[in-house]
Amino acid sequence: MEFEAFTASALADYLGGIAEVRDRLGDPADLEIVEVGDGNLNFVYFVTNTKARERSVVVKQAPPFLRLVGKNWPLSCQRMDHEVAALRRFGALCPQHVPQVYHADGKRFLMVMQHLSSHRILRHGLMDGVTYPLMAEHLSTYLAQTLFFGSDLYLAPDIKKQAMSGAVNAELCKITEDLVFTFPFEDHPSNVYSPALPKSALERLRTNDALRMAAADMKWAFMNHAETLLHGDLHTGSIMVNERETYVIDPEFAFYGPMGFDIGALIANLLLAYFSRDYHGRLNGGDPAAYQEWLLDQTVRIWNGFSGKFLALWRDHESRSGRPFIGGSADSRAVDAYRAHFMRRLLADTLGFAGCKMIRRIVGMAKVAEITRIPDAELRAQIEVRALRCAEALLVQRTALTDIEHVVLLARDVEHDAIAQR
Ligand code: SR1
Ligand code: MG
Repeated sequence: MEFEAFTASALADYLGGIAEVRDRLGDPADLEIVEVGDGNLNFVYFVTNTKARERSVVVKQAPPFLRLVGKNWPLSCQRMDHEVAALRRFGALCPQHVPQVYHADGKRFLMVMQHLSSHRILRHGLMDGVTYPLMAEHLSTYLAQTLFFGSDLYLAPDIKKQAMSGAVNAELCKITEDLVFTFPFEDHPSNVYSPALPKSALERLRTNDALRMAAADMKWAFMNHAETLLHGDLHTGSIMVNERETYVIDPEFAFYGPMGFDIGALIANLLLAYFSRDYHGRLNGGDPAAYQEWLLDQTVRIWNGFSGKFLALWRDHESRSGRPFIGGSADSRAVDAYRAHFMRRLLADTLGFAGCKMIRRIVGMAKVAEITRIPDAELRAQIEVRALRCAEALLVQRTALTDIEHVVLLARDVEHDAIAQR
């Protein structure tokens, strides 16, 4: 049967037929339904009772194709089952930062969920130069809790393997394998280059062997290092914020992969916000510098906060069980040495993934608004070149950048050098 997106009245009738949702929303005749999806994959509806606007939900439905491209790019609708399962799992681990699922329908490939009506997409807030005082604290907690509790550091090995076997969506993993790790490093027809981006910048992606090998290493890690249940697409469009609260949404790409992929996605997007500030921060005669420093400080706080909380969960778990992951005595110096080694490797992975994620947003098909909304083609290309330069250094130097402060210095160097040469 051909997929048809819901009409407003059909969706109102459908929601009226689900007791729990009807209790939440009230009379279907009073519902206002607006399709608001601006993501790449799905349809998203805000459903609000016009007589009591606090009564509202979000409905998300997966069409059998990639929305960004249309019916020529078919996709299985079962991705909604994966997303619902991931939301429930992350919600159980970290309820304060994950929206509630009220209802899921595997036959219609949809879910009904909490409407975060006083929150906005973080990417948009960053473009407007808004600071969020609790964001780093919240996101570092979310990362520590979801990444630790899904891993073999916490779960019994048989439970983890059982969970893994049902939680991988090969189709969406392939999108990432192609769009993040492969196509940006070749002249693929799906790539989209901004008009003034110098050819030399593209050539570099295809001919710098150190960079290509680093990207291939990250692709290998993505495909093979099933460390924990990841969100799988943790960019700033997958986060909703206000002054007091932070929620992580849209885990449709969730799968068992390397921890650094989620942390790296977040850092990549903070760095894209950093470099694009040279445009957004100058709008209306502003000075981008202070907000750029805020973004770098958030990057440091997120990594340091994550690493401190992750290690605390790990130590606490091992002191309760009395069985260190490394085996043997819990008092051995090797226990702490192994943890430090683990975190160094995780930072290197994080930076390598951040580099790949930045590159794909500059040359790949799925872009980010902070770059595409720069109307001046020359300035946009200059910003893109800086982001590519930073991304390349993150990838190639990822094992030498042993401290998140090194990343701050790198980003500042790239930005200030480029501006000094203008
Ligand atoms: C082809 S789908 C493009 C992108 O949208 C999602 O947000 C993921 O990042 C995916 O790679
Ligand atoms: Mg998404």
